[in-house]
Amino acid sequence: MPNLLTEPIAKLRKIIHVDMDAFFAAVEQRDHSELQGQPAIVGGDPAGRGVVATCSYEARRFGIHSAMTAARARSLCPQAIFLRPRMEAYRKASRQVMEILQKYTPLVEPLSLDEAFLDVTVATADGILAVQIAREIRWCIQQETGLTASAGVSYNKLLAKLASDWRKPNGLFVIPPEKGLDFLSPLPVGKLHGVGPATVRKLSTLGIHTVLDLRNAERETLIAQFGKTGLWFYEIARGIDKRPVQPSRQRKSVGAERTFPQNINDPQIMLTHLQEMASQISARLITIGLAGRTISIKVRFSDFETITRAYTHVQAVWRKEDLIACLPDLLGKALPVESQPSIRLLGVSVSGMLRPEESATNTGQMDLLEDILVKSHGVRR
Ligand code: DCP
Ligand code: MG
Repeated sequence: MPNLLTEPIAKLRKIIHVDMDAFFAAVEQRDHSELQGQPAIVGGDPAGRGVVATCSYEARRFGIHSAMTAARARSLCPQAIFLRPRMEAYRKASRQVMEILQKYTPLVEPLSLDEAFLDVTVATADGILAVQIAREIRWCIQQETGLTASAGVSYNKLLAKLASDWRKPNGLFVIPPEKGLDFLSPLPVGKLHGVGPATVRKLSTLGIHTVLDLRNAERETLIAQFGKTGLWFYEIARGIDKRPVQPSRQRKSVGAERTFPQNINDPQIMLTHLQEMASQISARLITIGLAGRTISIKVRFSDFETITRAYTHVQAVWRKEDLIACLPDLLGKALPVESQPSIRLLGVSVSGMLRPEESATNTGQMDLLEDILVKSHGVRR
């Protein structure tokens, strides 16, 4: 069989992905010993419209997962213990974890409060194995925070992240270069970075279900169907992911875009799409602990002319309500007055980033964050 890896083995990087187990729920179980071994759910009020932020592994056995309505979670497991989030406690644990990671390399890229990539290529140059570093990191995290983390070790971000998920919770898994392709082959395509439910459906109509199917697809077919993203699919199917670990990545914006299979003419439908994207962005901002002052929308017309319209708040915002409030006005400014609009793409983004603690007065800040976390996941009955 030909070696599909394009990078010579000697040049391969050593990447570790660390992801805390059931993070918010694990902090609660650590701090309230009566919750240990119990199905514990962190999120909104099951009697109201709250959603599950996360739950302990004991609760997962009942089929409960993040973003499900809390009411449904309660019906699946009536004896589950529901807890409101304590963001400050999670932030503190997150800071401790990130400090531990920094001891091994400055090349640490946090992705959210509970996960990060590390590039330990240099740190392993003198013979220390990446897996040894991963083992030590997991041990230190446990010692210092009383929480467990799972870690994945491989030669790029794509595989390191899949590896950390493979033995969760409290697991460690290594995918060495020669095993990368075999590991990927049987996985459903939905496991791959950047392949969401809509793409899974589209790939499935092309007869592509597993990564092996994807690898067997023609490069030209993938590009014809998915454009630039098709090229990404072609590469990741072969275990190729050249994205560097970006330590100082100061996020400049958080955004979402949608291209429509058919052009849209109805402004009300456009607004609904913009609102849905704003709601997703709000949830993402909360997970990564950021807020921004500027809300922008992007509108691409059927003739590919693309315009943006932006509104800048006095204070940084992250709540769904605040992101949504200016959308009708921005859309109104973007659409032509005289002719009927025909739109092929819409996008929303938040920029001018600040950390939430810099973005509002401290009074009630945590209550507010907790409230947001529960309300903003967008799942409404
Ligand atoms: N989170 C959230 N809403 C979501 C997903 C996650 O509020 N829809 C929060 C709660 C999680 C934390 O982010 O504890 C980390 O997310 P993960 O996806 O890493 O999930 P967990 O750490 O809870 O569990 P796992 O063991 O699967 O990593
Ligand atoms: Mg996690």
